Amino acid sequence: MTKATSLRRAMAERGLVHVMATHSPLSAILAEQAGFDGLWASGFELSALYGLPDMSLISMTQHIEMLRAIAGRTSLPIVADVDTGYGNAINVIHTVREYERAGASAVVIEDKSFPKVTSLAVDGHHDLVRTEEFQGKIEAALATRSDPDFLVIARTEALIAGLGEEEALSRARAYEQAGADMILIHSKKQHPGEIESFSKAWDGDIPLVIVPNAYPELSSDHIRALGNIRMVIYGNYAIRAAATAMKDTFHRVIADGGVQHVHRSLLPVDEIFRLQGMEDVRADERRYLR
Ligand code: SPV
Ligand code: MG
Repeated sequence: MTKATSLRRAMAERGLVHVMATHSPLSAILAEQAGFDGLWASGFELSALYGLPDMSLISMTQHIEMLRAIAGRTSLPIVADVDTGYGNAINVIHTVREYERAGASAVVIEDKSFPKVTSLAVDGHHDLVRTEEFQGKIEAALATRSDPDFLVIARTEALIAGLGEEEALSRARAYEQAGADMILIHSKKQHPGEIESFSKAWDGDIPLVIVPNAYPELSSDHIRALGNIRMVIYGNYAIRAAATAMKDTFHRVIADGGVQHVHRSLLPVDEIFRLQGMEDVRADERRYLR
């Protein structure tokens, strides 16, 4: 069974899967150990890791390198955030081929034009491509996947662009017609009303994916109760957790004039050794190094 097949099964059996954002193999290993069902290879997180805004500045090569490294160190299915697919339908063909080969089980392609502006930017200019053009990109992705269970998730940014629910619904219907496996509906409103309303109005047969970054109070129970959401992606939580911990630690070291206090609240180095797989290497050393 491929990881894509197991991701589909998990959604069918459990009703809702929890996918944590990652920006590195280390964050992915920690997410797997915590018990998530899948990993989100986030564009926002990798951009932030490089100290850059999430505006198509990180290359596909950089993002794929991250994903390949994650796939090599974890067993969870990876949902790849491929932004706009790096261009038109021809670029999407190359994108899907390369991401599947690198170890992705799903791609999320958004209907913004390239270069994109990060969705949560309050005053960002979110230009969407024509619906027909995006249908072509979805069809290109579907025709390219080699595993039939590899998920092609169409993300509409209609609500993000302020185009309203009717436009979002009409685009979602068109993307379902093009063959998309799921619809990711994104919102930057600080309350879940827009998402709840879309979910209730959604009359398609394919399920929804949400990314509750802007409206974190939407609980799992509430999401389940909406009935047609099968995947929740915690879209920027790994990089925010890492940045919070580093910021706090670095300030304390400066304030304390050294690491004499701060070390007590950090993971011990032995724990980092475990995350690095040192035990296996030591066993190999004993066996092979003579
Ligand atoms: C990401 O994590 O890169 C996303 C989610 O696409 S968001 O940043 O909220 O658009
Ligand atoms: Mg993104």
